[in-house]
Amino acid sequence: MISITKGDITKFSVDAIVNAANSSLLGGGGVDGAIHRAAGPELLAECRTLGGCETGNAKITKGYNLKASYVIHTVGPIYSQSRKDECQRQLQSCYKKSLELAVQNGCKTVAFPLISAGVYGYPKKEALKVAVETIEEFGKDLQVTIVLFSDDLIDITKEMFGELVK
Ligand code: AR6
Repeated sequence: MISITKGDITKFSVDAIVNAANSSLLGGGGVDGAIHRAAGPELLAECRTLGGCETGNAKITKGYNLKASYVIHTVGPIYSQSRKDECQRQLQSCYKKSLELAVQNGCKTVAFPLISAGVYGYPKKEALKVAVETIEEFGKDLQVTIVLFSDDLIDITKEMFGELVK
């Protein structure tokens, strides 16, 4: 089951929230910075043991001070129009691998931000389409929420996926 809602993902009480990380897994801006601030320094300490993460892959840690039990860190593609097919495959892989990790760790409820749609420049409408389609394909056993952060995205989303917006 999938729904789309507006909010701050760091506040969500779900089994796992997904982080739009970079390949170092050592923090950054955007949602990554917000998650590290809310989880506390133990999150960074665990991330330091993971040896980074390739684009399109995902790794899991505990949630520390978050309400979520786990954080799944995935690394989206840095968008480039000239490599758009590859970027799309990598973005699909982020959702698929994150959902697999969630299931392997016994999670039932998962919240995703819109991976790559901020600093990494993936066109928001396309990023949303990839998110919804990939979660519909691979997230059947989970209750998944896509968490949007801004009003402009909510308007696009209602046009595209009105029935999923909660
Ligand atoms: N809750 C939900 N969504 C959020 C939140 C939040 N608290 N904060 C931001 N967003 P971005 P990326 C949205 O830039 O494009 C970092 O520095 C935001 O509006 O966080 O994958 C990493 O370390 C946007 O729609 O991630 C990497 O270096 C979406 O989350 C790089 O940015 C993703 O935006 C990753 O870039």
